[in-house]
Order: sequence, then C-alpha cells, then structure tokens
Amino acid sequence: MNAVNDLFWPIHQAEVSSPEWTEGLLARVSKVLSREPRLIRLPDSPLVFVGDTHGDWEATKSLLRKYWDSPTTFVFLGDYVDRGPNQVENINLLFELKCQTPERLILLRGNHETRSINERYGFYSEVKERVGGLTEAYASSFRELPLAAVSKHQGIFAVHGGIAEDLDYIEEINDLPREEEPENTVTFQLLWNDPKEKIQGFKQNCRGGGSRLFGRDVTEKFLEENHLNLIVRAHEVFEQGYQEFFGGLVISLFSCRHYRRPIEGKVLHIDGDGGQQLVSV
Ligand SMILES: [Mn+2]
Repeated sequence: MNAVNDLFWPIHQAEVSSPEWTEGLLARVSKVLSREPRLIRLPDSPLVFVGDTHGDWEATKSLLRKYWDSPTTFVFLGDYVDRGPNQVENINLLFELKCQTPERLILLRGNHETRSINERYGFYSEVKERVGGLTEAYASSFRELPLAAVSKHQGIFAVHGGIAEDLDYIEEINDLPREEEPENTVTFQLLWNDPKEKIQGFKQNCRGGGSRLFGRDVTEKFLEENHLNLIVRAHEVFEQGYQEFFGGLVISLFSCRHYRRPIEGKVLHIDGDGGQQLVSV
C-alpha cells in the first residue's frame, strides 16, 4: 500500500489545479466510478463516515491521515464542493485517491454534486477561475457517483439526505438512472430529504423542489424491512458536528469546520465489533 504522503504528492503541486491535470483526472475518475453500482456494499472492515466537507480540504486531509494506516474504509457522504475555501483541492484530492485506491474510499453523491447547485453556490466560479472550462467534465463525473452504501455486517445504511418516499428495498437503488440533474424522485429524495422528530410519514420540506421530511415511523419500517439498524447521513449543519434522531436510529454528520460560522466537525468511526465513536475533525 502506498504511504499516505505518496498519495498526497500530486495534490501539493501547483499543477494539481492546472486544467490539463484536472481534465485527465476527471476522465480517469469517471471511468472508475462508472464501474461502481448505485448502491455500494461495504466490506466488513472498520468504517469511518464523513459528512459534508464543502471545500474544507484541511479537514479531509487530516481525516485521511488519521485513519489511513489502519484497515479502515472511508465513506464520504457527499457535498465536497460549494461554499468552502478549497473546493477544487478537496474534490481533486478525493478523486485522485478514488482512482488510486477505489476500494478504500467510497464517495457518495450529495445534493451539491449537481450542475444547477454548483452554478449558484460557488463551485463553478471557482472552477472557471482556477481550472478553466471544466464545469461540464465535473458534471459528468458527478453523474457517476453512487447514491448510497450499505454495511450488511454492521446493519448500516449510508446516504447524503435520507430515505425516500417510494423506496421500499435498498436493492432498488441499483436500478436508479445516472443523471446529471437528479430528476428521478427517489434519487432526488435520497440526496435532499431530512429526518424530523414528531412527524408521521413523509411531509413537505421547506428546502423545496420535492424534498421531504421523514419521521420515525417510516424510518423504523425502512430499517426493519431491510434488516438494518442505523442510517448514517449528512446534509444538515449542526454546531457540534452531529445530531441523533429517533433515539439513535439516524445519525447526522457534518464534517467541515467553517460554514458561515465555526463548527466542530465530526465523523463517525465504527470498529470491527460495531462500536460507535464520534470523533472530532
Ligand atoms: Mn447537502
């Protein structure tokens, strides 16, 4: 296995943000991602789940360094770009590592890995300024990102937003189309939905666009029918970096440390015996 410093070497070079290098990287990663199913089956190794990073590549690097030398599989829950200080570095670093070690690093899609959102929240301005006209190439690579992951061994379902109204069994995720703009309602809701205490079923979400809030009853039903016991998701800012819902059936993570205000970013480490530990970034 490569030492982590070797893996980081290209990202320290000025040319990492050159249009030529980035263009090649995006072509390589698209090919790697296109071979992955929409629903990733996680290995029985220890796992570390990472919430939104939004351009906080210092957080990303520090996490990779912390767990790289242990046999840990990294599951990033999406939202790598927009808003933060080093968006191109953050996504390019993760994409380079994905190409080099595809099994160790699972990169799920967040709602920010979408053209219409990148046009509004800063990523495309950074891309145009730093790496030229590669917005189309980023959009094509984002289309290939898997939508969810499952650890049958640990009973964990991982997704950026949450469960979706018309999704009964997780295997159905493998039939969802690869779309640059998530128009399929199940795909959209996997990327956009939020858990909410004290509601029943699915309700309208103020995020709009067809996104929904989901309550405890539908969460319990989903977990039971899929023989799972925990949903790990991201997508919402919490100052302490995480929030539990429904008595611990859902854990929400936020792993970047500046998001309009300082945040204590957290990740969730699951050891081989299922022990859960929330760790500061
Ligand atoms: Mn999000």
